[in-house]
This record gives sequence, structure tokens and C-alpha cells, in this order.
Amino acid sequence: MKTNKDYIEFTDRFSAQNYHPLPVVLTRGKGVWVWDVEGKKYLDMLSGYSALNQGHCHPRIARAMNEQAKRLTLTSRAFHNDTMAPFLEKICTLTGFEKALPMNAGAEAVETAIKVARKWGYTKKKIKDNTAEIIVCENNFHGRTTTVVGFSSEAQYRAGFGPFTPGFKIIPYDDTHALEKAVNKNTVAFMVEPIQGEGGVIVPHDGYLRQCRDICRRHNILLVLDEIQTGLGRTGRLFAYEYEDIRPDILIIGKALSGGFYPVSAIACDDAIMSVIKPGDHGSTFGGNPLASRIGMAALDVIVEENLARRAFETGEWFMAELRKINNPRICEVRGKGLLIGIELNEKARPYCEELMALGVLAKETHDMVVRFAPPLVIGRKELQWALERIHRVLGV
Ligand code: IF1
Repeated sequence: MKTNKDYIEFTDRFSAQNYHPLPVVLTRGKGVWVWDVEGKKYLDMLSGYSALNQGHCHPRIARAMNEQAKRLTLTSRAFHNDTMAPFLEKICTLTGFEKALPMNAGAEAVETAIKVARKWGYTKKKIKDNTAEIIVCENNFHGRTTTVVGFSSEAQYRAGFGPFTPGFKIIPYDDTHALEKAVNKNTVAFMVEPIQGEGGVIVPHDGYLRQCRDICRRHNILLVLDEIQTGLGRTGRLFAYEYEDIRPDILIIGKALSGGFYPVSAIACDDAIMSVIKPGDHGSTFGGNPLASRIGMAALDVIVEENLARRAFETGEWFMAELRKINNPRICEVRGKGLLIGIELNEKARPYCEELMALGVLAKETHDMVVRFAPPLVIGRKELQWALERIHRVLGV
């Protein structure tokens, strides 16, 4: 039998070294559990960076994928197909927007939102051509394309990849005065994550999104919310913006939109904005394909019918309260919403993630000092109790 070590050496022979994974080689997943090649079982507390809100290999999504895979997987957008419209209708019904534009990776949906916002600025706000500005926040994470890393504040994401796309302004997160000050006659949009995941599970003050909504409305700029990680139940509501009773002008979704089966992303907005896109302006080979659409419909049905947002709210509240009982000077803060939780330490988090892995809990550090817990939303208290016993052994005194 090949060991974890065998597979890691095998991987190192052929794979680019663009990640530093924990030394575990997974071969099977079911619900909240995964198994490595040596048969060891782990509780997955990362869920594919929130792409697996429905849990690993959800049978309902698997069935939809298998059925469609035998029927029709790709038509390209040169022709219509019979599954994209019902998928986009489901997105629009769930979000309350009039239109959706399907893509694949999250970064592609972010790029789509940037292009739509810019074109809206030129055609509707009558901004001078090629002068559009989009405001973003420090510690943002919106993907890895060169345009997107060009407005990252993380040096490593930018190093060696320039020159970058102009037209972006970076302001501090959770600072509405900075937003107000950054707006100028060329500003077309403010793009922000409701909670900064990669930034270290940074939760802004209550009212931040509502205040940003007001500022954007007053200056006639688009509020673009990147809910690729916070959306689809993760923070305890279907979308994190619901906590503040606002609606963005453009919503970006991805990850759990496919339940981890396939890259599926999209933007949603009203027609007054989406109508700036004309045939041939934008697209992709796989965007809106029948397989992605069937998977996406099943993934959304699971989130709604298994009430995953409510479960994330109740389970997350309880779990955070339990984590806050850990009395340890190394823990600076336990923060998060729903089941997007970060434990900030006053030292590097990686060694603790390695100790947790040895005890059968898979978690990943983010921004060096934060242990992120983002399990599938189908997780129960029993499984979290199992995790807590191990977290206490590693993070307790
Ligand atoms: C990596 C982070 C999480 C995202 C938000 C867009 C995207 C992501 C809010 C792009 C993707 C992933 C990418 C993955 C690690 C992971 C991640 F740590 F990088 F930031 F989740 F927190 N907007 N996040 O979180 O979506 O193109 O990847 O489908 O690149 O290492 P994508």
C-alpha cells in the first residue's frame, strides 16, 4: 500500500510547488469526514475553503452530476441548452436579482463583476473612457488572476507578477470614512467581502455594510459584494449581507454553488446593470454548461432544503461559545459568524494545525496567526464535540 509519504514524493516529482499543504493525502470523503491513503479518518474543518458547505460527495448533487454526465455536458454558448435557464432562474429567485451571468472559477466571476461595473460606469454614469476606478480593501482576497492580485495588499500574491491593471484604489477595511474620502468622479464601484476570509476571518463592525450601501447610493457607485466564501449559508444567513438588511448592486458567488463537485461561479444583478453587456462582450467556454447548471441547481436545493444557513447559525453560535471557554493566553480572539470562525493566536498557527491533524482534525492556518474553522454546514454538535476535545488538547493549557 502506498503511504502518505509515497504520494507526497510522487506529487513533488510532477507538481508545481504553488502550495504548502499539510502532509496528508486524502483519498475519500463523505459528509464531514475524509480518509487518507493509509486509512486514517479526519474531520474536515476547512471544507475546501467553503466550497463544501453541503459536505463531501453529497448524494443528491452526485446523482444530478451522474445523470447529466450521461446526457449532455457542454454545448458552448454558441447554442442554447435546456439547463442553464432553470439554474439562473434559481439564482435569481434566491437572490432577488433579475439577471445572472454564469462563469466557472470564483476569480472569473470577480473579473466579470469588474468588467460589468466598468462598462456600467462608461455607458450609464458617463465616466470618461478608460478612467474607471474601483475601490477595494486592504487584506482583500478576490482570486489569483493578474488583475485581481494587482489590487491585493499581500506582497507575496503580487511579487513577480507585474505589471498590473490600473484603476483600483485600496482603502482600509471596516472604515467608512476612508470609503467616503476615496470616492471621486471616476469611481464606478466599491468591491468588498462581507467578512475577510483570507484576511484572517475579519468581521467588520455591525452596520459597516449598511453604511457602505448608503455611501455608494449617495455617490451613485455600485456596491459589489464578493460572497464567494461568505455566501450560500456559511455565515448563518443565505448571504452575509442579509444580516444588515441591504442588497448589493452586484453579487458574486462561487465555491458552494457547486457543493465542491465542479467549478461553478456567477454574478447576479438587476437588468439596469446587466444590460450593459451585449452579445460577444464577455463569456467563457464552460460558463453555464449543462453539467455545471445541473450541479448548481442540486447544490442550491441542498442548501435551501437542508436549511444549512440556519444550521450554520445555531451550530456556529454554540461552537464559538465553546471555543471561547478555552482559557489560554496564546488565544487573542475567537471571531466569526456562523461556521466561518477564526481563532487568532499570538504565535504562528501552523504548528497547531499540524498537531490537530495528528489528532484527526483538518484545519488550515490563515494569515500566519489564525486557525480557521470552516467545517461543512451539515456538521452536527456531536462531531463538533469530538473536534472540541482535540482542540482543547492542542490549544488548551
Ligand atoms: C487559493 C484564500 C479562501 C475567495 C473570495 C474569490 C475567490 C476566493 C472571497 C477566488 C478563493 C480560495 C482560493 C484558494 C484559497 C482560498 C482562500 F485563502 F485564498 F483566500 F477561501 F480564503 N473571492 N478563495 O475566498 O475564487 O478563483 O479560487 O474559485 O487561491 O489559495 P477561485
